[in-house]
Amino acid sequence: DEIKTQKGVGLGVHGAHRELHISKVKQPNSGTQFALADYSHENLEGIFTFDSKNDGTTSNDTLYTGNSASFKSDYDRAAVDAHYNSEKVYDYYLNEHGRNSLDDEGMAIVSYVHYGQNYNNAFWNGAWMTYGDGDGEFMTSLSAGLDVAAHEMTHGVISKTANLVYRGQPGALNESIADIFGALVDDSDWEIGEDIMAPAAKEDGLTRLRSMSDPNSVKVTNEQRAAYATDERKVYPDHMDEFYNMPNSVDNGGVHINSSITNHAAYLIGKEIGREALGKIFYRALTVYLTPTSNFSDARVAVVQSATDLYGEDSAETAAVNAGFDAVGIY
Ligand code: ASN
Ligand code: ZN
Repeated sequence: DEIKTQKGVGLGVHGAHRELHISKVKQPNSGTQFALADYSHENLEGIFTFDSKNDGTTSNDTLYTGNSASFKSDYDRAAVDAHYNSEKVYDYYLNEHGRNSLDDEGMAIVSYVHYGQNYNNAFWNGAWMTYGDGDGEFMTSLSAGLDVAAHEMTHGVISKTANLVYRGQPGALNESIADIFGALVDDSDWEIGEDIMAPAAKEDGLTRLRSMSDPNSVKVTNEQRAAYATDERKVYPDHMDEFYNMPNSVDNGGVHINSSITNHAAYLIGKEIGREALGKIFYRALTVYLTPTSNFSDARVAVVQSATDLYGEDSAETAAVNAGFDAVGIY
């Protein structure tokens, strides 16, 4: 096949006009097709978006293609956002941290959209991202969230760096770092998942999945509350006094729950020193100091050391890091 890099356009899940890097594929037998395959970045294998076709299997999945360079059907929208947001996250890691893709060696960035049916989640499976369409009541297509894409892709970065085990405190740190970079890439707020909540959910006060600024304030569904086996207390803690000791059978020991404690510390630090410095410090902690079994106290040591390396022991940045961890009770 003859493959040529070219520009495409599309509509995102919420109607935004998106400019895309795609490919024109000329096949000897089936004519010309346009694929969500982006070969435009130097030293990057590519950014590829696949169609999982809502059929519950992966055996049928194919590269997302169309007959023109314009991807504007309703069905296209989830793919357009996955493709567009993947490039945004790639650019963030490259421009902010000099990191060339998830492994820093230009590995392909692969996403699958239209996974399952009414699937209210997205995940990194160790090799690529997968996005559900949401059920339309609780969530919309999950690829609509730049913070969601950045969260999932950061799981990829983590797996190639500190490789924090996905359980207990190291697992909560893994989740928290995915949220922190999710918020930093999606550079407007400290909320996670605000762009993937369905209108009906928003009417019920379910306006985001997690909040770094005010974890306690997040409203959850009865199903979420039941799944996490938490009581009428706040679901998401913002201090070690509220740390949940959960069995590993429940959310791997509450990795999506206790992550809010370090999320809140990061928010407090970011509020003082700005998002860019926060990103630099946490990126250094992730890639230089954290290890697979790091707990919350180890994370404090790692982040303080990173701030010290970058800005000095007596800097405002290092002081802010210490104050942030103090405020959430991590020593
Ligand atoms: N969306 C979730 C996450 O990335 C999926 C999971 O539970 N692993 O954390
Ligand atoms: Zn996660």
